[in-house]
Amino acid sequence: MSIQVYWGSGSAFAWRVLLALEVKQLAYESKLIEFSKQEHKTAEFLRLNPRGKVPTLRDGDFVVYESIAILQYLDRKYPQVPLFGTRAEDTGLINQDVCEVLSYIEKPVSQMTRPLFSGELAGKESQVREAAAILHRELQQYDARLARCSWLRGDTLTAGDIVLYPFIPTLLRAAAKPVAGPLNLGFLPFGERYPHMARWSAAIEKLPGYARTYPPHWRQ
Ligand SMILES: N[C@@H](CCC(=O)N[C@@H](CS)C(=O)NCC(=O)O)C(=O)O
Repeated sequence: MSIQVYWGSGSAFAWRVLLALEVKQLAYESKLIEFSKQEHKTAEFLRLNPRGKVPTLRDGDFVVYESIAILQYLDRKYPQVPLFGTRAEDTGLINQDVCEVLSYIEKPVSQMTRPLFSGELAGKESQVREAAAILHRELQQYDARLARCSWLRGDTLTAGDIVLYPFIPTLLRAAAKPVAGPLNLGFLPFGERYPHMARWSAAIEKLPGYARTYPPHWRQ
């Protein structure tokens, strides 16, 4: 098997790559890195990715890291089930969706979820609330878009959906932590607050192979 993907349980960035591989129905060898054992900082792994981060993908002799770069590589190399479109206009708009996630979603998700997951919330309540408010404004816009179509770009799943999706279960998992309760972050029940996003998330969760992408430690 020539494709090997190094990923970590719960890494939203790595989740994107697993979803892309499944959607494209590519065979791959799963290399699950254990952060607690510092497996991403071994000399062997740092030779693949000197930043010591996942996702990292090896395809034969070729190595690429950074989730978006990996998605772009996979789409050029394995164009069946295109994720970035085939027309220049579609590619432009799909990249616009991808860039919007990187610019407006990634940071507030991290600012909201890290204190909740780490249990080190004390003193960071305002940061969490402010990040949640930013995310609500963004999710309202996505929900309105998804009221009109199945996927972000119409009736076909594209890279924008794959890049955004992992942040949704991540933020819902953080919002469901008991420590988040007193903050009344307002994401739950998600289906009532954001019905179209909930339907869209459920559609991703029904994709063949989705179960292989689900963070193993979330099942415990
Ligand atoms: N911009 C990168 C982010 C990758 C990233 O931050 N990965 C995290 C896991 S979520 C990681 O490997 N962290 C380990 C570390 O920094 O030591 C991407 O899109 O791939």
